[in-house]
This record gives sequence, C-alpha cells and structure tokens, in this order.
Amino acid sequence: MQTDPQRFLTDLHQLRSFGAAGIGKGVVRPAYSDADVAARKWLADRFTEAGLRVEIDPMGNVFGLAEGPSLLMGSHSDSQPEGGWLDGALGVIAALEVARAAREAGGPVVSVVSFQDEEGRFGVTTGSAVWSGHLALDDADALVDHAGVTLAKARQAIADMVTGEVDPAQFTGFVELHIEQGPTLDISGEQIGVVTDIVGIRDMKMTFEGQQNHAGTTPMHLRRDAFQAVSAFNTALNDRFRNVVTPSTVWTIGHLSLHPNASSIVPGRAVFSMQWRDGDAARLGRMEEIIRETAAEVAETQGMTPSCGPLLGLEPVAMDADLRSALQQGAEAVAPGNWRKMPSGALHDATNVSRLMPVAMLFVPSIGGISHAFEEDTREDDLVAGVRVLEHAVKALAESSFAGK
Ligand code: HGY
Ligand code: MN
Ligand code: MN
Repeated sequence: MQTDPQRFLTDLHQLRSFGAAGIGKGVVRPAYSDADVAARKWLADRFTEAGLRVEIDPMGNVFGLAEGPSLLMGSHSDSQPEGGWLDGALGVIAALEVARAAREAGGPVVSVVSFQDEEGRFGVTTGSAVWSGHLALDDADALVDHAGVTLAKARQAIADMVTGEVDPAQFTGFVELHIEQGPTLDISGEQIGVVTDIVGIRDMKMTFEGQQNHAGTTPMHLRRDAFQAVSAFNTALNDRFRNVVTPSTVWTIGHLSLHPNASSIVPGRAVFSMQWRDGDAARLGRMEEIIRETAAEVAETQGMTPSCGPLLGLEPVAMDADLRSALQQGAEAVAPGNWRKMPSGALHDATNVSRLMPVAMLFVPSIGGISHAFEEDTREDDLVAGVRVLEHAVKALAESSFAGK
C-alpha cells in the first residue's frame, strides 16, 4: 500500500472549510453545530467513496467500516468553541488516507472513525465515552452545555443520519494520530512522539450562590459577592495544592459565568468549571478532596451556598505494548533518531476505546506548542510524516493479528 500525501492534505484542508473561522487556520465546529453536522455528512461521503461502509451510532460517531475484523483508526472532527484545524481532524483524515490506500492495495484491513464531542461540549470525550460503555446514553442525554442545552436536544441535529449501534467486537485495536498540542516536540525539534500513557482527568461544574445587590450602596463588609468568592477560592486552592501536585499536574478554571454580569450589580451567582489532570489517579482523588474542602470553607466565610455538579472523569491509561512497538518501528523508519516516547497531557478518545481493545497513539509537533486556539498549526511535512508512520505501522501489524493482510 502507498498513501498519497497530496490527497491527504487536500482532504484535510477541505475538512477545515466546515466552520473555518478567525485568524490563520481557525475552526469553530463544536459538537452538533451546523458546521459539525455538515462535516460529518461530508466525511460519511468520503468514507463511502473510499469503499468503506458508513455506520453512524446514536451519538453521531461516524464509522467507515471495512469488511471483517479490522484495525480501527481515527480521532474526532468536532472542535472547541474556538479551535484549530488539526485537533482531531488530523487523526480522522490520516485514518481515511491509510484505509483508502490499504483498500486500493487489497489490504491490510483498516476501518475509520470520527468520534463525537471529544472536546466536551457536554462532558469529557462524550461520544467515545458512550460508545465504550463508560457512560450510559440516558445519563449522557441529561448532560447540559454552558448555554443550558441538553445533549438529548443537541443530538436531534444528527437523528436523521443515525444507522444504529456499531459493534466494537469487529475491531482488533485502535490507533490515533494527533497533534501534540504542547511544546515538547516543537522545542526538541523531533518530528514524532510515540505516546506511552494518557493522563487522567476530573471535571466538575461548581456554583457559588450569594446575594445579588446594588454595587454603589452595598457596603463591602455586607456583600455576598459571588465573584469575590471565586477569587478567594482560586487563591486558596493554588496555595493548598502546592504540597500535593507535581510539575506535570495541571488545573484550570476555564469557564466562569457571573449573574447577572453587569458593572453596577454585585454578582449574586457564579457558575464555573473546575478541571484537573494528572497521571496518578490517587493524586486526582486528593485534589478533589482539597477542592471540596476549600469550596466549603470559602462558602462559609463569604456567605455563599456552594454546589457541585456531577464529577466527570477518565482514569490514566497506558498504551498497548504491541501497537506502540509498531508505531516505534514506523517512527524510526520515517524519522530515524528524530522521535521520542512521551506521555499525553491532553485527553483523547483512545482513553475510552482502551476499555474495548488495545490502543496506541502517535503525535506530530504543534508549532509554538499552541492548540485550542485559532493559531494552532503544524508543518505540512510533519503532518505527512505522521501519515507515513501510520502506514509503516499498519503494514507491520498486518503481519500480526491486528489487521488482516
Ligand atoms: O481537552 C482535551 O484534552 C482534549 O483536547 N479534549
Ligand atoms: Mn483532540
Ligand atoms: Mn482538543
């Protein structure tokens, strides 16, 4: 088999046209948006053209299936509310190119997937979480986005595309190519990262309810200001985490909504996201305790009523040794001496899929280490190198039980 770099890049640029926005190569294509649905229809057509059988499950995960037991490859095609053109898209189009080239050559047998809501409009890697059985569809349906829309309502946008459930038993393993989304490869100058582990994550919506009041007449000592409570919570949390975290632990308040969000009103309610990530599940648990204790204490001293939404999360996972070895062989063939093994600090669908089958992942560099931003980009020769590593790995795996010859 022989992948075609130009055909791959043409399709990758074409996918970006769905939701193209902002500066550079930015994309706005959140799960179930018009752009996301249009992109999924386009992908389904590309899969069909490539000779794959299209199946779309109730979440809107789009599969292009080869006959018989096959290796599954892919990623996601939804984006963050402001995202780049490669996060997820690269893995889907690279998988399409490998599957297409494989079919043209009469083997190996490769299927393709674009998972839905990897970027967590409704949770954490929602589409693959449901497909893998980690999250029941009924429970997923009850999740709400920041605008108060339920997933049940949002997925009506793909209802006419759904063909039915897709049986994971037909797949022998899952391989996902992704941009690194961090600075490691960009700084080292290496072209490929073979992933060793994916970190774990916890994510929870939190609320401080105080008292909305006049910003001119309410004395400072009588206020129950929800923003001041969030500010105090954040400062205390950073202090208390100090003896628990390592240099690779991260935590983020990325969304904050004040009510009613006006200059002359003491905010009565703050709703915010609290997310934390680490490779050690025990540390994630200790951080949760600190978060809950700190919120209770701040609420007490600031006159707030605190509440927490459901705790969402994924455990840290290690990549499969055999799949990883095939990727390492491919990396050495394509970028001799110019690749490394590395953990992933970003979450990926591979974490969920690892409940069902062996999984492995491959990274290419992100220019400036930037992602989840319109500026996200990767040199085209690095993108193509990623596809070539996949091609090498698939050929090697065809000699084993992972992909038919
Ligand atoms: O947030 C993440 O790590 C991923 O991009 N969904
Ligand atoms: Mn991604
Ligand atoms: Mn992402």
